[in-house]
Amino acid sequence: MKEARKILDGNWTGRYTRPSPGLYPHQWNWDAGFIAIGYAHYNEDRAMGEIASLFRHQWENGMVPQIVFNPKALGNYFPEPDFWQVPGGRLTSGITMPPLHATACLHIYQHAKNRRRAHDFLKDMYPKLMASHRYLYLHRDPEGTGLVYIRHPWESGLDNSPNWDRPLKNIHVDKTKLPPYERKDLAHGVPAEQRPTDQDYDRYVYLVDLFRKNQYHEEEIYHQCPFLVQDVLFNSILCRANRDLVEMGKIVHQDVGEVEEWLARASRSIRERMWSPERGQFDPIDLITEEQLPTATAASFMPLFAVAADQDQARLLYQRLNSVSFCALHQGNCFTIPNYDMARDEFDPKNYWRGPVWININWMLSQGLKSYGYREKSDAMKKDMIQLPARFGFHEYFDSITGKGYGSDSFSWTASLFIDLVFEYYDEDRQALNWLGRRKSRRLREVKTLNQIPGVIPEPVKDLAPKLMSSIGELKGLFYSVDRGRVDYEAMKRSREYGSYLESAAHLKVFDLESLVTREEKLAFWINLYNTLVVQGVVELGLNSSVREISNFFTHIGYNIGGYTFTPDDIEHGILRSNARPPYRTTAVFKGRDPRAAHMVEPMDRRIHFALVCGSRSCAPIRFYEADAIDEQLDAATRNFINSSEVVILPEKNKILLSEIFNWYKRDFGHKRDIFRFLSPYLDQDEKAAYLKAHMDTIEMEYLFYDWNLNH
Ligand code: 2M8
Repeated sequence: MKEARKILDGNWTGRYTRPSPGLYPHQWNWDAGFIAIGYAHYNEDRAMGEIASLFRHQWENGMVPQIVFNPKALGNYFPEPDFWQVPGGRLTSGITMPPLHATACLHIYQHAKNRRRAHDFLKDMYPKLMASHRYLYLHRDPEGTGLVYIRHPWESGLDNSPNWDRPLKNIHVDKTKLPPYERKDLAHGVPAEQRPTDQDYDRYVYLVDLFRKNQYHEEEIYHQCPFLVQDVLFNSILCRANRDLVEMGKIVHQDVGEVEEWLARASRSIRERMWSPERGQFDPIDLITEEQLPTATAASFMPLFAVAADQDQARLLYQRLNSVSFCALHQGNCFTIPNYDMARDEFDPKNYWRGPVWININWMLSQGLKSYGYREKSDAMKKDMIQLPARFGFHEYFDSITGKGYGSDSFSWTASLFIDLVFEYYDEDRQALNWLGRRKSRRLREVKTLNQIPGVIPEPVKDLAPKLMSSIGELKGLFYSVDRGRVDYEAMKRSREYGSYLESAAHLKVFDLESLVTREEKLAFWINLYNTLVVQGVVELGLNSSVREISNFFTHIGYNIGGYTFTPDDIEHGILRSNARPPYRTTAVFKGRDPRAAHMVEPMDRRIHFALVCGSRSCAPIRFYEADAIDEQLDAATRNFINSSEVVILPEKNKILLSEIFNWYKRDFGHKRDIFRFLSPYLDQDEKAAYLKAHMDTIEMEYLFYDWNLNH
């Protein structure tokens, strides 16, 4: 979070925020929207200033330019005002970009601490935003289709997207007639393979030349421009902005009739005209060839953000989006969502808009998915969007397979959307604030004993422990998925197997704990019971998103075993951690001469931390432990955890990122060097493990964000 803010501070110029220090020194149109969304959480002045500064350069016809040039920063970017030659000597380019600003303004208002000021801001912005949408409908939809066209790939924001390959091929460039120009984008250390080609730039320049020859007269350009496309992303963002503008207008008591009409028409046109039934997705329309372009980019899912897709369309989009083409849930070897179908030969993991993961696209899609109820995918995307910059740096785009960052670094919208996500994530999850006791969540008044089953009278049962263990094993086989680390709580609750487990668990009340003799038996018994108790707690308390919904979950559910109550905390910290103090607590769980202490499993085995399941995504996947294999099983669980995304070694940054577990249980794992010594034998032997061994003394250590969301 600190680093994200530092990036925005570094890119802040006093009036606006540069997208990045070298490559993009001026103010960009949709970047300003994404950037304001992050500022809204902690610096309202800058959030409003960012948008206001852009709109000061709005054209008289209502167009909001793609770039506002900073006169003090000229000379490092191409094309600049000398090339654009827009009327009136304005310091702007002569094209526009996806109109995200109404959405950003509403977001600023919704998060504002100073509501009155934010209200004034909305009031001031409303007519300007109306004028910008009116420009689009008037000049970019001359046939009144409800869809507006873009006339340059830069207007899409996705410059060299494969979507434009076909329409750009139709432009025949005569090099001798092209005005001379020099690319500047390759002078900032970004390799050419991550940027558009020279052929692309020739076409970009050809189009700009055509605009200036026509002195930016929209009608003439419309009749001459060889690139006119109704883009899915642009129209979806506009449709969403209409929706947000309606809301804004109501807040500031304006007549919203006109924008309501735009909204209704835009939604209908997207749904009906952009939908391609054969491909089961939304595709752009090339107005020159009058054909729909068969595309394979993430842009075709964007009507989810607009909330313009109908339910059937949304279902089909989801199926495609959540497939190996775009990195499916739990696929495990990729980050969501790359900008281009990974299954295609032309997928390029490094090249700009032709394959990498972009945070802004994911941010919009995760919101869209949430609106249609695809919560799990939406949350998983948020986690990736937080993890990617946290692990690999605040880059412009990321490799979907390795996570490596490309393009420019210190990229503003990656930082600002990261800030927004962290705020939103913590907000929804309430974890951070719960620790401080500031947020209201449910509290159980007394310990809820979960093995008191009506109609079952506890009685001594022969071989109860093995019976229970096999019953737990059965539940695990049916409802837990090790690969996915998920539990199907709903199906389990309804099952016969769950009923019979509960019946056996009721007899624990008269169970003789002395009958557990060996360390192995004890370990397997307690770990399995702990895991099942947590799962049962989630089921019985009807939790939906996180165990944090109950602020005292780990201390207020329990099993009666041998006449004593054991909560998850009693089992973990009392029995399995030799009565060590739980993190964030001042005392141990067994106090004085607590008879339960007689059953501690000693010596303490640190590997239990990778076997105990806390009902959250960041903890270990549930396995079933057996006494006669417990050592190999604990080793396997530890190895799995340590080689998962919960331990990340980044040689290029001389950094290791570790699960919060190592922070909470310093007493068990020790400090830096002890932790490294513990990790080493478990690390898969590769160059990263070797790096850690060689740099134990200098490597920097940081803890990862802990994902408390339920593993369902
Ligand atoms: C990229 O585009 C500019 C031209 O607008 C460029 O390559 O020079 C795109 O990624 C665009 O979406 C973005 O707004 C801009 C600044 O971040 O850079």
